[in-house]
Amino acid sequence: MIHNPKTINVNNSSITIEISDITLSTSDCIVNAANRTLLGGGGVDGAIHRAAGPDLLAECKELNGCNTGEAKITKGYNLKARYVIHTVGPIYLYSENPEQDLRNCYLNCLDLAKNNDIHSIDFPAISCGAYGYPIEEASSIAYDAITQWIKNNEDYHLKITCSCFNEEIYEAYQKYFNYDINHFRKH
Ligand code: AR6
Repeated sequence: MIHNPKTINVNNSSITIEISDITLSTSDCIVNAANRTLLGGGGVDGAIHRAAGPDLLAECKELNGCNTGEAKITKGYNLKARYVIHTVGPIYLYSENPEQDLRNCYLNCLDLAKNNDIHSIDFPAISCGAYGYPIEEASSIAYDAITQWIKNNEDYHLKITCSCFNEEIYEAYQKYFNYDINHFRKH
């Protein structure tokens, strides 16, 4: 079930926030908040691997892991989404520059989506679970990175969804979202 979807249009693209389970997404692509091994784990990573089936892990084994802030793409197998983009968020307390790392996750996922001709993508709240990123800060960085990317890629059409797993995450996103609705109305 999808709850409380809200969408704003920016250039040729759109950003939606909603409360949803990303494994049920019907977008072309979903983003996995993975770890550097890309060999699965708990949280959204575990849920995506369970829903996609064992072929996803088999493909991930060929990828030789992924650095923090970077992204790699696989097929989606049993998911409705055709692709999964795996990115590795910063561990909040260990990263020297968690803000830059988190921003890079969003920007690299969006670049990779465009390079693969993907036109709809769902993000979870990267690093906001096991990796301990405070949701208020993380949602502001996510929002800023996504809008920056859209402005730098104004000819490309991409439907971007921030899939919030619960009310608390949704409320944090909504704060920036409401600000942006006003901001874009004024300009
Ligand atoms: N749909 C949408 N969001 C979800 C779902 C779901 N099905 N399940 C969880 N979330 P986390 P991280 C949210 O811990 O902090 C893994 O073990 C969750 O509420 O999954 O980047 C990896 O293997 C939270 O807001 O990812 C790594 O070792 C957000 O997804 C490590 O955890 C991210 O929480 C990565 O930690």
